Amino acid sequence: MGPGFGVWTPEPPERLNRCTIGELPIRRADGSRRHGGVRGRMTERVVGRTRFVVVDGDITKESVDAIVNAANQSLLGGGGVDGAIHRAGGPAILADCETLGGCATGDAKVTTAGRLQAKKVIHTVGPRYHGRDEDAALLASCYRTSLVRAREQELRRIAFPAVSTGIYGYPIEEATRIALATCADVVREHPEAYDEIRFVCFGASDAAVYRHRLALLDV
Ligand code: AR6
Repeated sequence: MGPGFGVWTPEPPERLNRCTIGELPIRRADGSRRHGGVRGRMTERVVGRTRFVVVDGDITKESVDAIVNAANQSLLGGGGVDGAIHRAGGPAILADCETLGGCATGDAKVTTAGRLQAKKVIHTVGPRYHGRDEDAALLASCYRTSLVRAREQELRRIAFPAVSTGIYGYPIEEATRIALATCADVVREHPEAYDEIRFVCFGASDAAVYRHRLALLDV
């Protein structure tokens, strides 16, 4: 069983904050390679009292208190992770969504998780990427507001997808920086509220970006 697919067992703090350092091969003009810059990558890190974990996998399989959905303003379903969550969770999620009257970009609303292992789904609506300053503020608001909703319902273990980086086109590096920095700010403001935040990446290349950014995070 890989991380994220089993029952969570807390690890003692001394085993956390592990960092693997990978050397980046640099290609010379003649095609040969040398090893140059050193880049850190981290899969787990403790921020305040909250464990941040990067996972490569399917968020619908996460057995956390709440998974976050990258929805649209209608909250009535769509493609990408939204479609996957509704398919795996079943019609109870849509039935709840239909009572909510949609959701503004940057806001977040909570429903049942239906048949999913998670207890709740927090639906947030990320911005479509246009390269404007407000895009970053709206994306940060998705993470911050989702964590507010979690705190309101005492949901202590939360899994996020990379909101806005699929159909909505947000560049993964910049979106990752915003995701991690915003979550770190929130857990510093509320150190008792969250046990674990999982960043569930759909594929190895996004996970590598998250692991690199996690290693750079000021804790
Ligand atoms: N588990 C984890 N991550 C996933 C999964 C999964 N099962 N499936 C996709 N991703 P997207 P957006 C990743 O497009 O950009 C919907 O139609 C995906 O690789 O799902 O916020 C909504 O209804 C990407 O990294 O969401 C909206 O209309 C990330 O999830 C629109 O898409 C987000 O990609 C929202 O677009």
